[in-house]
Amino acid sequence: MTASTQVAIVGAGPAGLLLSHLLALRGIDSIVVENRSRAYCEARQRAGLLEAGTTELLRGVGLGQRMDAEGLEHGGIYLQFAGERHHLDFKDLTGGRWVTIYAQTEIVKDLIQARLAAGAQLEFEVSDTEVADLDQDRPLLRYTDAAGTRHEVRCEAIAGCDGFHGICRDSMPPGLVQVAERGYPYSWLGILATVPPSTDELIYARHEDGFALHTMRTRQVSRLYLQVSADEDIERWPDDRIWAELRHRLGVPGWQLKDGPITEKAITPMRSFVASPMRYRRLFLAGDAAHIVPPTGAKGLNLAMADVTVLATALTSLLRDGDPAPADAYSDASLRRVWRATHFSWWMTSMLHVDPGPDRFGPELQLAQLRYVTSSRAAATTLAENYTGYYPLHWP
Ligand code: RFL
Ligand code: PHB
Repeated sequence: MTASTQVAIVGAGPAGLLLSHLLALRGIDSIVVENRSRAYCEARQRAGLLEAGTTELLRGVGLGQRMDAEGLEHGGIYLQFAGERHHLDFKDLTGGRWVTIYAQTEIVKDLIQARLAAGAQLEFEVSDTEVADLDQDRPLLRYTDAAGTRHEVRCEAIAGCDGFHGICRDSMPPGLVQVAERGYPYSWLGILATVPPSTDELIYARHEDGFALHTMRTRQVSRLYLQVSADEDIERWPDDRIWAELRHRLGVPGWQLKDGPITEKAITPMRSFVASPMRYRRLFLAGDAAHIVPPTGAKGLNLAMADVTVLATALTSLLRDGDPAPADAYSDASLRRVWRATHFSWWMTSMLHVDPGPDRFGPELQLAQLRYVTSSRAAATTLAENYTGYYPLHWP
């Protein structure tokens, strides 16, 4: 089967779905192909924290209704170390900025519903996705649909929104893409639990036995993370052990961690990864397809949404107005934000996690930095400004 569209989008994660939505607002047709099922995409547990600019963007493009009703606004976080908990007040430090807890699963549900209601072409459970003719102005997307029919879609641009393990990045010409990366010698064990959060705002805790984070999804559902070793086996973590370790690392006098049934449990490796350039002719990479940050700074989803906001404007200029300048600037403009977030995520990660090894130098530096961030307004403002989102998203 042969068809054509203006933009072929690979991947129905937050990046691909939002791009398709933004392009439609500018009158540009797209197809989105996704190799997982709709139910899988809507249930995949990942991010939960949105920068102020991300929520403003979603609201501005008609996707804010449920987020405004169900999202939880947080005006700060707690930083905990040496057995003491300190509050950082973002609203005070940044002149009124905040963050919002609204799960990635819910954003994906809202986006899929909005795209389907608008009659968008959204194909789940495809296989053998390929991109071809990348040296031409009309490249090609090929895929096999859920019923087994092979399709060829001729288009004017391809957006690789297919995540870290997708095919688009590796389809760029050999030698073009440069990778800068850093692995960390630890992972996160994350749980979802049916119990009201034991805190009003997120707690980031540096404990000598490892990092812990208390976050949440709703007023009824808690999300918690523990630093574990890089090669940790989840089988070694029965529920009782997880709760005991969370109580141990998050505990301060006078505060109690409520526990409850654990409904989901997984280990995620930590990595920083940046591929550049994010474009080859009419193939554009966005989101996790081009870059990964460790989750400590809560930047991955926000970066993915920022990339496609810039990309949608660039593709509109290219395809509707015949102006290639914003598309030419896309990679450099996005990489500036990506590297800012990469630095912040690395900095938060290095400040809060325990490195394996007996060295005293690292831990003393971490404590010195944490004392500084919780006692100097300038240092606290640096954290707050990065955490709530430094650059505004521009969507005219
Ligand atoms: P996604 O979400 O990975 O979506 C890519 C989609 O492409 C599909 N795909 C293909 N489709 C067709 N053909 C192929 N060949 C394909 N190959 C892949 C995949 O099935 C998938 O549906 O990438 P996207 O859209 O760029 O979104 C990025 C975000 O998902 C990610 O950055 C965040 O979840 C990262 N992250 C966090 N980000 C935040 O901003 N705030 C947070 O609080 C936060 N917490 C987290 C996180 C990520 C975590 N994990 C599990 C990695 C917490 C965790 C634990
Ligand atoms: C989450 O809610 O899953 C979350 C929040 C903040 C982070 C990482 C994950 O830094």
